[in-house]
Amino acid sequence: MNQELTISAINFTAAVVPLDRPVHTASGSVEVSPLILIDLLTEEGVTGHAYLFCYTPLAHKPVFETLLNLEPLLIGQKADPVNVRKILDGAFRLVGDQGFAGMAVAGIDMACWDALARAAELPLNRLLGGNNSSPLATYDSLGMIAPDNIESVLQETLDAGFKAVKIKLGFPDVATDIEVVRRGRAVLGDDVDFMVDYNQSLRAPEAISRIQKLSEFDLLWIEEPVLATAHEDSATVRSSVNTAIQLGENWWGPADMKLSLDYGASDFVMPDVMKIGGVSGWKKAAAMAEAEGLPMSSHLFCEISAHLMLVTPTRHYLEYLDVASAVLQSPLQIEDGAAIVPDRPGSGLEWDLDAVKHYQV
Ligand code: SMN
Ligand code: MG
Repeated sequence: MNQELTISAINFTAAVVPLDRPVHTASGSVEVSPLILIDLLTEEGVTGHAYLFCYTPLAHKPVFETLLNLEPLLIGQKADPVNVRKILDGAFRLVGDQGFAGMAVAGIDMACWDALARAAELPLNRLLGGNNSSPLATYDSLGMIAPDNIESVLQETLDAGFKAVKIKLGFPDVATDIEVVRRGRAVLGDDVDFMVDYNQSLRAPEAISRIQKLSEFDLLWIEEPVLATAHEDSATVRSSVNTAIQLGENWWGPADMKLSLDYGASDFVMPDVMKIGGVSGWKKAAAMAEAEGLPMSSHLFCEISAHLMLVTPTRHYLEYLDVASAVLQSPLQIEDGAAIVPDRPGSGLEWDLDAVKHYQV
């Protein structure tokens, strides 16, 4: 079925789902996963699915309400993302399209692209011109881990077959950062890629000092050492250390990414498919990364990101941090530490309706 789609309804479901591994970061913890499931229905009978991860229960209701306000603008409209984007960009022009508005627009965009792929009976990566060349290089993404737990936790990651793993740092004292990384590197050996994430918790001088003290451990990247908006500080840190700086999960749209790249703020990039503007935003980000020759990784949203990474010219690593499998019929499969991108039409999302009913709020 290859046809134009007309939006007939958009249903939103708010759910709070458990996390197998709550995420503790130096800038706050994520104990549960506040999701909004989006079902974009069309007159042709095709339904596009997507979800939004709201990080904190504080954002759950405002994003949900924002989405409810968007539906009337889109009923009867064609489901092509360019047209939908034009309508929604116009709606938010005066108030601004970052934050909750940006999340809502991205969610609709992801659902539109899923619907288009389903209508074409193609996996999303194939609709975007790729061919499923799984398995996809993937890293296991963990939170802050106390020194006494690091061996056992990383051994579980190795036993799952991962060849790359990220932990979060930013303990009150640098000595603990160093101890966790030293003991972690001892478990992983030299052949496993090891990354760390400071979640914007340091000021530039402290970041430079801590990263220099970690240089002996051959870390693949240091993620968000300073505030995501402190582009100049990040560039200063980057030029003062020998370990690659990784950024991107907090870029609101391609323009934010360009601003960061103009400052030379990082060596690698990792946009978040929701905050960068959905599939449409991701495509622009991937083109920028290619033009700048920057390795590009994903952030959260591992199911749809797996498809997008297959059509990202400078693809680096898919992040595996599960926030939604509790409500999915077929969670993303990881085999021998690599993601297996499904050949099902669309992004592969199908809700486990019993689970959705159980976790719905
Ligand atoms: C992260 C931040 C917030 C929630 C989950 C994960 C983290 C990452 O920065 O890089 O995954
Ligand atoms: Mg991060």
